[in-house]
Amino acid sequence: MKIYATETLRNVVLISHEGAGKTSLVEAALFDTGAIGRLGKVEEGTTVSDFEPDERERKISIGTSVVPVEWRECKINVLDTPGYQDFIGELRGGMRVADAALILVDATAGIEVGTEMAWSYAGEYDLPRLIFVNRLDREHTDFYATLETIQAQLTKHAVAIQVPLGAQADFKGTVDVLSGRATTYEGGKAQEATPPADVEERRHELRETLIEAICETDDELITQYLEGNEIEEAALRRALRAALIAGTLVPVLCGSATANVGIAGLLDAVVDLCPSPADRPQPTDVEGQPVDGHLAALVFKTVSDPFGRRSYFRVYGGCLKADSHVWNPARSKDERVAQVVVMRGGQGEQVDELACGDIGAALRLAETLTGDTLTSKEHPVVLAPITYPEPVYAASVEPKTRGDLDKLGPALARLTHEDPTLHVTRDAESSQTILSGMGETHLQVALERLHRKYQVDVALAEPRVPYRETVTASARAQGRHKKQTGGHGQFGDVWMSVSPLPRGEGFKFTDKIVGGAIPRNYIPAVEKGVREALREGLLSGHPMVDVEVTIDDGSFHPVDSSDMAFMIAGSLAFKKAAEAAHPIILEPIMHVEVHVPNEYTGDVMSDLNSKRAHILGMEPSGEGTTVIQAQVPMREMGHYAAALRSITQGRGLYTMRMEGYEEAPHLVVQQIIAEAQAQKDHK
Ligand SMILES: Nc1nc2c(ncn2[C@@H]2O[C@H](COP(=O)(O)OP(=O)(O)OP(=O)(O)O)[C@@H](O)[C@H]2O)c(=O)[nH]1
Ligand SMILES: [Mg+2]
Repeated sequence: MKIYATETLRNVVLISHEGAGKTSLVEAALFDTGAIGRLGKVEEGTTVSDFEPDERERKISIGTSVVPVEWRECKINVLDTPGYQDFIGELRGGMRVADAALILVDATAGIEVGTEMAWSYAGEYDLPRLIFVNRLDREHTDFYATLETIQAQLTKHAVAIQVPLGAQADFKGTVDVLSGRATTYEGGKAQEATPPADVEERRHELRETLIEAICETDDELITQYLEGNEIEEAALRRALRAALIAGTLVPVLCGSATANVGIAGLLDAVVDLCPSPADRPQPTDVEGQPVDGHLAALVFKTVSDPFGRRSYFRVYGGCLKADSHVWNPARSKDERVAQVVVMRGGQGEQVDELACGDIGAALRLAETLTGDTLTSKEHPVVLAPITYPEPVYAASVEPKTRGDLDKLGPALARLTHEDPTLHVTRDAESSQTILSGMGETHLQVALERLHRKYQVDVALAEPRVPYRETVTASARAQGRHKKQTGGHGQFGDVWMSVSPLPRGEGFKFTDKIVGGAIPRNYIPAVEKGVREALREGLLSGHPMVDVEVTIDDGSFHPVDSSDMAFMIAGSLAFKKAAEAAHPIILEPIMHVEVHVPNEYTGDVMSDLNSKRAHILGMEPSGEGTTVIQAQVPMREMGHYAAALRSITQGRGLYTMRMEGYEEAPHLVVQQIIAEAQAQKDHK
């Protein structure tokens, strides 16, 4: 592949509700531009962009893939993101390195929850937006109706720059609104056509609207427009481009990915209207200082497999050359870049260098991780890293065999390098390995990858809810440990009171012993005994938190007392006092935000109510959606992804985060205790 100069590059991220047709659209673009000879299909697992085995199997995109599409002396780097919310980490990487967002709207569905999310992500990343209305080959679709929905529910700045020729099964082409040039597509090949009168009529109406909208964004044109002068098409196109880049207009196009209609028109629009990296605000480093042409490339995605690592980067300053050395400030390491490749889905093509603005991958970097900057040691630049949401779903993983256990740690480390939204922790309580991420599907995909890439087999166990225990009153008790077994005896004796601390304060130990009732050197042993006892609560065996322990009296024996004896005495005293101090079980509470199409709001609310939810608010978001905010015990949220899916036919979305702990109600306490007992018996 040739080396493209900055001005000839377009980095466009495709985003939408899941399944709107992004991957199919990329496939059609590759076919129409001659890069591939056969049009693959998502259902058959034969597309360029969904190349990972799990994507082919599930028929959804899981990772963001980069696909260069060469069109009219330009290279469009298409970033095909997953629509599924579980893979939002991949989406974020793709958004971060794009210069414009192409939002797909499924004409059979209109504005979906994921469309609104896509819209707001593009806003968050300050990306100029275009909209492609897809699937116009399907029954019950109507471009003009979808356009109105977009204007009503997404943005009033949306303007049609194309209209369809034919509809549904007869959908065969598009007409450019400004010029009136009509094109039909036969197997992706564009041909000039003459539009029928009814299409012309609607186009003329939309042309008036478009011209007025363009002129309103440009001081000079608006004067001409108001004076009633005819404005040159070239001037209108220039102003449209500027308005798109500024975000004041959002052009709407139409087509069908699988019927391969309208792709050339879309590529033209991307080349003519979308900004090149040079048209975007000057890149700056993490502190806001201009990069100023010094070498700076951001690694936005890492793929590792047993053969090595592939680091996807975008160049923000200078140009990245193959067979060179770069500096990684985050790791304080020199990295040798042996090969630079341009990826097309899963296939790489070697290149000598990539210009500023371009996207490619470096092979087998030793230390570099996602979010790192590759730069030079002379002029080190650190670019702002990519931000990722906190995990919302956790489950424990259990190795199937001893061999799996040994391989698990290193394999998980590799997986988390690849996916920053995947976290691995160890639960000290249960000594289980806990995997957390963005949802159940996310974790299942991670397990499949463990198996496929690293031959490690693990099972996903029911997520373990981290309950806690605490006390609600104050009580005082004595712990006396005395044992006489042959020679040396054991003696420790301590009085302590236990009382509640405010939520979140953990543990406090105060020594109020006066007059040497217990020698100083035994006090740490008493504290250790208490800490030991805290690890296993009295009711359910979950750790105790938010307690204050004060020791105020005791006694000792000059020969028989020891650290061990006082540790045991401390532990005994704590258990006795805590038992008398009205222990309770605390359960974690999540803050949950659910986005639902209005028609499902009632069902989602009643489901939440059956989950002991405390509803905080309900607000409309956009036209057809409601956002529900609620606090729900984590215990009830175990399989919420699946529940919400079935209630809303896959159209609801949710996010959640940990809010804090609250006392579990009596009935739930009984269940938690029974579950803890069952687990103990099982062991
Ligand atoms: N009839 C019709 N079907 C389409 C069109 N575009 C995509 N599809 C079908 O819709 C399904 C989803 O298409 P994809 O291309 O995988 O959609 P996507 O947006 O990449 O999906 P995710 O990556 O999972 O978010 C596939 O079965 C496609 O064949 C279209 O224009 N017309
Ligand atoms: Mg896809």
